[in-house]
Amino acid sequence: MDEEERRRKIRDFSFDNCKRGNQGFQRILLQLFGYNGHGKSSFINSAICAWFKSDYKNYANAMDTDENPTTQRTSYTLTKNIVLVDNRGFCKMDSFEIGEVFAQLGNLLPLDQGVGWSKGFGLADRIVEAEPLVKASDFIIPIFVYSVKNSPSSEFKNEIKGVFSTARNLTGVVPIIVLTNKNHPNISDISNMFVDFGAEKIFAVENYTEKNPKKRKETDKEIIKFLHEVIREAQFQAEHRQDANQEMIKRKRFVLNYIHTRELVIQKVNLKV
Ligand SMILES: Nc1nc2c(ncn2[C@@H]2O[C@H](COP(=O)(O)OP(=O)(O)OP(=O)(O)O)[C@@H](O)[C@H]2O)c(=O)[nH]1
Ligand SMILES: [Mg+2]
Repeated sequence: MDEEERRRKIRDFSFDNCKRGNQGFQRILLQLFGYNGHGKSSFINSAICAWFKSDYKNYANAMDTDENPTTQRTSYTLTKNIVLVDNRGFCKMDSFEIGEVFAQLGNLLPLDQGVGWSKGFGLADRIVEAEPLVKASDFIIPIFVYSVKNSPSSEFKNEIKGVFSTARNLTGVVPIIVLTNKNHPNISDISNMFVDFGAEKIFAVENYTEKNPKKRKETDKEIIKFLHEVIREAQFQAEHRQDANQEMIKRKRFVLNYIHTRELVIQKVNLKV
């Protein structure tokens, strides 16, 4: 299949045309998640440039220093039915960060608003407050963005594996992997690591950045392939899914259970000391 045909399929995608009809779904929400500074915002820039065939621009405020990480969940519309979401990155993955990451990924927090890190039951309150603002009709495809410049220790590998499998359990979709800094020599080791974790779809890009903004055929081609694969995944999932509202309730239950269990553990520890 050539690039123009892939572009046509991406542009024309609609849940209405899926075998079982739309089942309550309207848009694909590409939920980008991953550690701080791994290239989520840069990948959004690259995707916008590739899709709209435009010159480089820092649409998603990718950081040029370590001092301005993304702290909002911001959405970027690619087509009527495909939206990219730049989520707040994570770094230390303690039980509070994990809860926040699940809530973002499960689309339980509002789009286009700041994301705080709450202690105690604060996150549960925010999820309840967000109910009128989040859409069950958004179908989540999780996209794990990882920079191959980072060689993980065995402890860190276990953490990444945990994040990967929780994202799968929460959304019901095996996360699609986007590896950034693809020209780095670690590329095949990191790619194999994700295959071992059970990843089925792995893409590797050299993002457009402030330092390297020149348009490249290779980057555009990989991104169009990636978007086409996203469409195929959504079509495949739509053959099995049943009810958009039920899916949302399942995700909410998953995250609220997590918060509840976490707080019980903390209380037990506090009682002991
Ligand atoms: N060489 C190269 N640099 C990259 C690539 N992707 C991102 N960068 C650089 O890495 C730094 C971090 O990129 P961001 O896109 O801001 O990372 P992020 O994941 O959005 O970070 P947070 O918002 O903190 O979670 C920036 O200086 C980018 O220019 C890539 O593929 N190649
Ligand atoms: Mg960012």
